[in-house]
Amino acid sequence: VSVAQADGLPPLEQKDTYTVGFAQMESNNPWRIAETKSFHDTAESCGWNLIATDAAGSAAKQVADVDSMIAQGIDVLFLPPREEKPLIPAVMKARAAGIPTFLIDRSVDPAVAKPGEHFVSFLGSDFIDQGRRVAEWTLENFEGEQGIIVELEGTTGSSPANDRRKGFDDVMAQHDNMTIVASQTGDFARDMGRQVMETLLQAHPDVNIVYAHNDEMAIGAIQALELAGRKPGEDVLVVSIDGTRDALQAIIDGKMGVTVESSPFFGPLACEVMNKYAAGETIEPWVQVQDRIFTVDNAAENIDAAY
Ligand code: GZL
Repeated sequence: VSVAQADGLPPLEQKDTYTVGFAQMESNNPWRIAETKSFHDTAESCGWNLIATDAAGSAAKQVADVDSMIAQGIDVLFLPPREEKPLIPAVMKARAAGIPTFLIDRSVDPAVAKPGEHFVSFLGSDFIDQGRRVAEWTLENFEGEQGIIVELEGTTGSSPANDRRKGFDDVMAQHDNMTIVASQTGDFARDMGRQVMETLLQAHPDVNIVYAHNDEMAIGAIQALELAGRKPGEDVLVVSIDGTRDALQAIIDGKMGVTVESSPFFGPLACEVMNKYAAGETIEPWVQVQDRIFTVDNAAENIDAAY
């Protein structure tokens, strides 16, 4: 069902300038930095008086940042919720304040907060599909007999971590020659991904597939593997998600097999959907972005546009 203002969601009347809140969760990796830049780059052309905050990795601070934006009187809220449950209060407070809210790139617990009722819409990827596509590519391209898989999970409690795990693991569960021997969070961060990979490599020296929920952790894992004398791309297959510049370069260098795109450039889409909503048009409860797949066949032609 599509949603529109008529459905009891907070109104948004059309005007030349909107005071817009963008409550970013953190800036600890190139993906986050690219997303924040995308909103700043869109502000002028979209008539946004942009109030942007950064919660430095704290869900509690992200909630507090939204509180202060509501107090400042914003017309619209764009919120990338760091974790599915702790950010529910921010969604509910914005709703209670009559501020139309669009969730960007991550979602909240759908059992509690629903599009068309508590917020207008979720703009983002299908993370289950991303995980599924990585698994399917791995099944097609892994050349060994027995897959010994280490999984590096994203931020605990975040919708991409939950769903990228579900998508990948459910496919692998159907193949008895594929075994996930360890699955641990690296918090979507390069250095933590490296540290966790070093530890898991001690416990599972026979690992031959590494699935990272994002490219930053995959790059960290490659560093750990090389430090341990392994040859990523030869004796270990590294597979991931995002499509960052460093990942595309690793694919070109033969150290990473695949990365499924998860674009951070949400500014223009946020502008388009906000304007549709202000014009009274119906908005899909999930504005799903389409994700390409990057391999050695197309990494070089896409690296210039990467972040
Ligand atoms: C995906 C986004 C994830 C990226 C990570 O939409 O939430 O957060 O995949 C980032 O790189 O940290």
